[in-house]
Amino acid sequence: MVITQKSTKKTTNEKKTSTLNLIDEKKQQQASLPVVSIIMGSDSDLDIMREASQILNDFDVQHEIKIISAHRTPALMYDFAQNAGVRGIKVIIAGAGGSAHLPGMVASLTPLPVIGVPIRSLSSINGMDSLLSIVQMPPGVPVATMAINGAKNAGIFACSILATNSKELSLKIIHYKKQMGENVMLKNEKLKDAQ
Ligand code: C2R
Repeated sequence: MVITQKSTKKTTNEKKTSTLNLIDEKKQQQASLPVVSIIMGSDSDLDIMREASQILNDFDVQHEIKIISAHRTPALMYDFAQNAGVRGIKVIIAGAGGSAHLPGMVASLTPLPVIGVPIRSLSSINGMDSLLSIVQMPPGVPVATMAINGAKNAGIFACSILATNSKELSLKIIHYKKQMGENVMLKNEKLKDAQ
């Protein structure tokens, strides 16, 4: 009888443990899901857009990178923009060169904030065409437009948006900015030696 009770108790504990494991696994999986999506019109944009990814890595922000073109893959773009929020994406960074419709078209299809990066691609007019295509959106469909090739700032800006809901990320950004300031002071010290 006692043995039976013990074995029953063990089974219950085992069940509890396995349930806890399941919850942990779920949490773990959720933690490794991307919250930022970096998209770009072509792989030729990757050298620049990589800088956004680098910043997100530095701040431990899970992200994905995809090539999606409003002009070349309109159905894919539509599908991506409609489903990004459902997949848990919180911010979209979209880079494109030349006649850069990708960021604006994605912004028209999603309630998520879209950060646009104008790319100075080979076929563009020094990036000015990309910049104007992205920045000059019609009222009602904003795209937060960065400088030409400003993918690094896009990464930082994405972190700033996410940090409004994360004390940990907010502290990392404060630390990052403090370090930047300290680097300037170091450079000032070096300038003294050059005088
Ligand atoms: P290729 O190097 O593939 O010829 O692309 C890309 O972002 C890239 O900078 C040249 C440039 O075309 C851009 N592109 C767009 C879009 N799709 C591709 N601007 C779009 O849908 O906006």
